[in-house]
Amino acid sequence: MGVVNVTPDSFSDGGRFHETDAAIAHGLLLHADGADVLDIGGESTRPGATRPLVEEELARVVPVIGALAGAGAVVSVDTMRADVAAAALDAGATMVNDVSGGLADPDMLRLVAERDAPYVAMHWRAHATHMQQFATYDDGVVAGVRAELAGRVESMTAAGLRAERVVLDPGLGFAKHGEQNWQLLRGLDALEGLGLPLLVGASRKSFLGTLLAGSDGTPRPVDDREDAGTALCVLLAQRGVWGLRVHDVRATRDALAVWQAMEGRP
Ligand code: PMM
Repeated sequence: MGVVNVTPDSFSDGGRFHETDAAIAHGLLLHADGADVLDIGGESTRPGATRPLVEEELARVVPVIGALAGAGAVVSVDTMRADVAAAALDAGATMVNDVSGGLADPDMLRLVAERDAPYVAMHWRAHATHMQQFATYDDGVVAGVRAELAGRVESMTAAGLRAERVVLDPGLGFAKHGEQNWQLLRGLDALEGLGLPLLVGASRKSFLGTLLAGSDGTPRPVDDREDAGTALCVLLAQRGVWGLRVHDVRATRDALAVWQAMEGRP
């Protein structure tokens, strides 16, 4: 899954046009690089980020989704809002990636069930403005995330979602501090025990920057963490994770090709 974030700083018409075009061009590149799915998002979920208005989010993602779906890509929409998910599905997206797992919008699970769309439900506790205050897990992060995802699966079933449409995601970096992300990655067996496919998004996240910090403790900058994320992708693919959400599709494809050659697979 290749990431296409449409989160422009400029809200002027000129900025919008530029950002839309740039996002489409970027999506086409990721598609050509071999992404199976393009994930289009119009809301930044970085720690501390404030939410765009729903109109703004729609204006960001709908034209990009229409263009990329029209070009033959399989498209998912990265949104917590049912209205945005509905418009995205109408515009050609076929999958919904909800970082809140249905918690942010009470209408989301019903909508996804009605549309019978594949649904990625990520572990989430709070919006980005204050999520890092919620990184406390009484029984450890693995048990906590497993129990909360199991609760989301119950809500999805109650809303009428078919289990074969659901993918779970541990939500690296979302209400998790550095080491908790590694604990979750070491504890993926427990999440796999829920019996649903897993998607993992590790690419460029701050726990990789911390791992690669300089001798003075300065985290490795975002644009210099890609190789570590790609290495992690190979390890995750080896253990059978269903999906990898990445920014650098080409490097990930190359690394997976090396792994498959080592395994003697075509
Ligand atoms: N991470 C981000 C956004 N959307 N969706 C899923 N399913 N899993 C993730 O880990 C995830 C996500 C934040 O990362 P970005 O700002 O690089 O897109």
